[in-house]
Amino acid sequence: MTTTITITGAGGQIGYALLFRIAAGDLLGPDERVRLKLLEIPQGLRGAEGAALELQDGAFGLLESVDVTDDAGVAFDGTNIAFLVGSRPRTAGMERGDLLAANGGIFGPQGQALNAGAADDVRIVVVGNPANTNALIAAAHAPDIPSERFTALTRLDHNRAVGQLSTLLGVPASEVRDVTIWGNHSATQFPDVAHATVGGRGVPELLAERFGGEVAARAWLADEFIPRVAKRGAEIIEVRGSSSVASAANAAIDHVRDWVHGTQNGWTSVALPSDGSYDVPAGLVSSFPARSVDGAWQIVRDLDLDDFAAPRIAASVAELVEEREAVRTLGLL
Ligand code: NAX
Repeated sequence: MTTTITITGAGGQIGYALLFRIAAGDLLGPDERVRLKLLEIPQGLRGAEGAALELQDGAFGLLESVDVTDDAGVAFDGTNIAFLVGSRPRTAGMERGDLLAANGGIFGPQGQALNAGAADDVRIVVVGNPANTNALIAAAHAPDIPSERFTALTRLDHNRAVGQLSTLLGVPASEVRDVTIWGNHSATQFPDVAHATVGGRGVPELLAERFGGEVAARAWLADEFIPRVAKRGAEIIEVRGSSSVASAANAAIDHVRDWVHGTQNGWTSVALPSDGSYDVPAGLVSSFPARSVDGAWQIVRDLDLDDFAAPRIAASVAELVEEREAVRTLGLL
């Protein structure tokens, strides 16, 4: 079998890290051949063309073809999986309205091109920020594609939370289960460990043991863990001098691999259009705990939300509602 995969912003940093992992079989496994379609804007074409030359030099056995284009119609024609990475990130002094308008100009037309040409089984993950609202805009321009095929990436935040717990508790990351990122991929997100377990024991209990009581454990969550995860992108920039790249590409691969092959180890976190669960307004692209079953995401239902979780989720959802109102006002929905 062969899968057609489109990567937008393929000449940029995350695109560069993604391409070689996909060509090596990390996304779909060692038996699935891939056709890559790289979409760039004219100024980014040389970067994508250079990456295509290096892909050729990798002599990847699974890689059937690589096409580079600045035409979204060509890039999304027949695509089964679309990584929407290219976007207009916020630059110094940019107002939020300008940011949302610039991205509306990217994700509206890309939604239309997906609607016109993508394969019936297309799966879409938006990486480019503001990821949740960019996914909302793209979905609004693709009336023939079921809206649940449009997702946004919060798996990097999820993996960051798992990484923090794994280090603190001295266990392999694979033993940390059922962490959740709620809300927006932004500083308001809520990384939630209330239902997380390690080796069958609840993380809240393990944290209370580690910090000498529930009150101290909650203080650590509120003052250290949550801000550390939510602001990890800024920490990476400060230490590395450049934003997260390989970890972002890795998370995007995890997201799509689990979507296609199913979640293995409990649930994960995915930003997807709300069905009204947990009082998140229907249609809003918000992060939830989710399992992939038979190739589709299912929100994990009926988790208890206590007075620590509920207001934090509500605050992040309120930010998403504001973003939706802003793009509506701009005529982007
Ligand atoms: P780069 O600036 O290295 O690459 C972006 C590329 O996108 C550029 O080559 C640019 O020419 C291209 N591009 C811009 N508009 C385009 C369009 N309309 N069509 C096709 N290509 C277009 O950024 P990079 O470090 O790769 O990051 C990409 C995006 O990921 C940014 O928006 C960034 O904020 C976002 N991130 C999202 C994360 C997440 O967890 N959701 C984490 C990592 C990252 O910060």
